[in-house]
Amino acid sequence: MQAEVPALAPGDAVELIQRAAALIFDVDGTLAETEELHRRAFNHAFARHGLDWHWDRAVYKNLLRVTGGKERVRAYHERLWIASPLSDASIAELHRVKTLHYAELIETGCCPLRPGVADLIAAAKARGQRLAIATTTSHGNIDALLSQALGSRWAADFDAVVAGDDVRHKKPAPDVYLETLARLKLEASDCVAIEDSANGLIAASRANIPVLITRSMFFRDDDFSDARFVLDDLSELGGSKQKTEKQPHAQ
Ligand code: XBP
Ligand code: MG
Repeated sequence: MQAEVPALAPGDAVELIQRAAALIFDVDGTLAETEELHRRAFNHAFARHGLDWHWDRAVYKNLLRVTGGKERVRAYHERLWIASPLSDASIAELHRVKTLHYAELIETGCCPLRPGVADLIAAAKARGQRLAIATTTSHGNIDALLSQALGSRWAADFDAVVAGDDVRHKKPAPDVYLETLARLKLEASDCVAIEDSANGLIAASRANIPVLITRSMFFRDDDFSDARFVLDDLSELGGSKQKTEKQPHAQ
């Protein structure tokens, strides 16, 4: 069931973006449609471990309510009602194999940045805005994706990169956003979070950061009624046509 969302007003969304001191990006589903590769990598790891588990898209869509790969494997296993629990070490090993395969898939170049992402990053840099990442996935996975998409020196453009294992509680807890704000030394209202899921929206909203949603493959039916704007993708912001004059907050 698709939730009611505020009337689209891309012009106002452009203004919200251009006035921000910093843009904080989620990764999976926001920068690129990576979740399908995560799904395939999980299935690869299950097969390598001799498990007869297979997550099809419908199952995976449901499991995405649980953020974090290790947590998702544990939640699935618990739902199977199998007496012997998977040990932390087994889950860690499964996840290690999944992560290696995910990087191999990313390195094929089959997962480009979503429309409008590269233009928004370029325009924000030209305006002197700061960039950050607040994600549930790991530093290794962020680096695999962004090295492929933006080049090996991508991290030089980001003032804060906070991953799931850097904080105590993953999204929808606000921890990853609060840590990002602390590292940026900015107020929540000076930033915009760019997210694709209800869990991401809740996390950023709990940290009082205004949220712009870019709808993605697995989460397009989520309830985004608390978002400031909901777009189909970031190309609706007008890309290179955006104003790139330095803003008052520029460094
Ligand atoms: C993304 C996730 C991640 C990935 C898998 O959520 O939940 O868990 O699916 O990554 P968000 P790991 O986009 O809201 O940050 O296997 O590395 O945990
Ligand atoms: Mg996401």
